[in-house]
Amino acid sequence: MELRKETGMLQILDIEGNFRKELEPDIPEELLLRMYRTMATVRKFEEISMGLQRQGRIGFYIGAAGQEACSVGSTAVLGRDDWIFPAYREPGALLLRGETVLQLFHQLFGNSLDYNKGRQMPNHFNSRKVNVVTPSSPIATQIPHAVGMAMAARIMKRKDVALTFFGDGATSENDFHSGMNFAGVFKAPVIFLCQNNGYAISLPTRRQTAAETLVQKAVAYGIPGERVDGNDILAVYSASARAVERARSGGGPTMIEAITYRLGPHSSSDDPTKYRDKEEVEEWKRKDPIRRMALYLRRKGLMDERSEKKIGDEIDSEIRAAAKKAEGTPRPPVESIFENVYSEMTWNLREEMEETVQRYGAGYTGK
Ligand SMILES: Cc1ncc(C[n+]2csc(CCOP(=O)(O)OP(=O)(O)O)c2C)c(N)n1
Repeated sequence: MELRKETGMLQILDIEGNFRKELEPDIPEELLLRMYRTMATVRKFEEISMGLQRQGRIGFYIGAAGQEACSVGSTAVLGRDDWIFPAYREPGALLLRGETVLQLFHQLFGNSLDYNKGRQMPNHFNSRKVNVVTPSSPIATQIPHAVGMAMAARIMKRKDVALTFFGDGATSENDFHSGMNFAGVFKAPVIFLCQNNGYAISLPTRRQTAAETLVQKAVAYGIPGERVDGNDILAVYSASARAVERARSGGGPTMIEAITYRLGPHSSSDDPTKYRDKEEVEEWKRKDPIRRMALYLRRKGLMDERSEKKIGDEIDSEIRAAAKKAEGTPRPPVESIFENVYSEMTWNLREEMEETVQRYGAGYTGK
């Protein structure tokens, strides 16, 4: 089939689990099973975290339900030394690379074991251990960061590449355009992965842009683009593999537009029933990426009803135990908010710190 990449959409695995053998990527069995487990973990992690938020035990949550194949399918292609510059719907990227659910909960609770010492917004996950850089809340700011890292790798003659995730709304931001332009001109080894989930909070994509597709924007910057079914993990993997190979071999950047849908609210502060129909959500539930991958694994003989249930049970108990542990971990002491700003504290900051410690007591954790 000849696919016009800017308007067509690559699909390898359909919603019934049928797949196109001639396009099936060669993914090792161990990795396939790990990809499935990671996606299922992200889904359960969200269910439990949203519950914690509703009970007032964490402040905020941003979900990824329905979009798990995008981050997991693309991260699966990367090597250990490559870099990820995420937005906020990619806990799967960290988990697939070996970060723990417990560490993600430390971040959500903002406790003393959180890498960010409780200073980031919840759900802005990062991990130096697995080369995932901390996201900033302003939309699209991670894009030039990724391009900068990729350029550094090129200049230093390293082979690592950078993968950055963003949404459809981000393609209207200056940072998207300057990042794409720079990467196109200088052939930075970067992969721009746009998760087009149809909405920027309540704003539908058709009001975001008059362009027929988002990947058409790549044409303007001289960058190759591919449009894939973002709920089809095989399509995401296969497009990402081409992009990474291009970047690593000196061919420069690629933009991937992954067509997907967020099944839940934009965040724990959003009510999506105000701007989209039940029928639309039901239609996308039938395209669920996790169910599709489970059907694929069954067809390949890698999973059956029993092992699927076993994986689900293991995930459930791991997540519940991790949430409990993170909730019971003390918060950072109050004086820690003054650390990591200056190598030597300024006199006014020191005065403020002394006043704070006097008011609350050294080591105060707010409990
Ligand atoms: C520069 C900027 N403007 C507005 C916001 C508020 N905001 C947070 S998320 C969001 C929507 C982003 O939509 P999209 O890029 O499509 O990503 P999605 O949330 O759908 O994954 C907006 C407008 C922000 N964080 N930064």
